[in-house]
Amino acid sequence: MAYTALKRLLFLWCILFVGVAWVKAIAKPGVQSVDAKDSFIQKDGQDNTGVKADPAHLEKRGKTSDEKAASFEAWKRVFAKEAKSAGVTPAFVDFIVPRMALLPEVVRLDRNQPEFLADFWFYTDRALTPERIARGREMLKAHRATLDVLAQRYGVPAHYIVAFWGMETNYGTHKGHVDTLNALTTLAFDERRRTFFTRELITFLKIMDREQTLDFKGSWAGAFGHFQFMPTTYMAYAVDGNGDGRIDVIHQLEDAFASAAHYLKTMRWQEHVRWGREVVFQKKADWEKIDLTATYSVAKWEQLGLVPADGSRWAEEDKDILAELRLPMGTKGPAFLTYANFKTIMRWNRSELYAFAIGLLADRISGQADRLYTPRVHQPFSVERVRLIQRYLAEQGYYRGEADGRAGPLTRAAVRAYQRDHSLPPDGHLDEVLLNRLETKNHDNH
Ligand SMILES: [Ca+2]
Repeated sequence: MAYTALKRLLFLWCILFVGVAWVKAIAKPGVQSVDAKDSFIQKDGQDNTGVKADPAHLEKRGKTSDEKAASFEAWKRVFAKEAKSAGVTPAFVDFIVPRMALLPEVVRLDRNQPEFLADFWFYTDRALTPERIARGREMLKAHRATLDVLAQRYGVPAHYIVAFWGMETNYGTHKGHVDTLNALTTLAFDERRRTFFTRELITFLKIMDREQTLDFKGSWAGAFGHFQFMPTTYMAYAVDGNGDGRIDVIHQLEDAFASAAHYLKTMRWQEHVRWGREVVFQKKADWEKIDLTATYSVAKWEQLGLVPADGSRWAEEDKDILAELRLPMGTKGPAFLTYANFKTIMRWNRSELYAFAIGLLADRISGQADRLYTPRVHQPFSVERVRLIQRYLAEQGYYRGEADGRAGPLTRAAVRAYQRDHSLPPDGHLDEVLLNRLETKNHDNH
């Protein structure tokens, strides 16, 4: 009995769904412009996951449009089977798969490479604009009541939620206009990161099925909503913040806020501790004694000569906090002690620069710090020069990756190894000085 009733219900639902989808399909806009800033920020995140472009693969893609259409249809058949065996309702798979389409623009944006290395100054200049800071303060005021309730429930202070919101979508003004289903379809069909995006696409089907809506628009990379969740993040962490029985992180701000807070709490956000702070050396740094990979208490760092950059003294209650020293522009640039929450931010986005931007934006929005103290010396460093450094490091046996111009974790590790062997502070920083050194060494060898 129950089974028959269920089947009838499913059937009626399918009819309704097809009807709604038909109306929506007619009204569906194409790909619209993607905000350059958004793609820049996404890029850096990808860089730090160690995912690399494969130029050889780019060359291979010389298929005619007919061949491509045929291979897309074949891929769809395989995908439909995979989705069903992964637990997506078979009727929904049969309904949705024929509607999946490719968006060539998405692949182009995914392969777009910047000209300059997105270093600390380059990145924070774009992330911490006066407009974004001012708007963040307004948003904090406007949503204070809601955010304070969430801070009680999840232990994540309001100004951090606002900072994530500002970084992800400029406070909901850049949520993206790309059809999420087709963006994910395109990236799952593209061979470069097929495994990752197939999993996202299957999860996305489950979400559409569960929420009974096809109305998802977001970034070209398949992230959507006020906080640009990917489907698997949404599935695992999104919650119903306003209690209406639906989870909608695109249109319901309370759902979006609660989901972001829930994610951060799950990633072990520490309520009463900051993300970190800018520090300076009281005396000339002794790089022989300082281990840049160590986690020490603030008290121990103080013994090594580090004090808050704003001229204050360490508060007694801060001295037990465990901290790491980070030098995003090398030993000559700004220095930071970062706490556990910094790593939590990096679980949201693996980019260290993203984590700095969130922490610094939260400080600015809440009025805890209004500037950096270290004098700014900055020369944009081209991706071409990063490639040169990678080649020299490879020739000297320090680097085994591809000379792709991206200063990801492998490249940084290679630089640090080289620096250690040459009695330089192992800060992993790429600049003209390092390049000159490598160049000279290389010419000596030949
Ligand atoms: Ca809701």
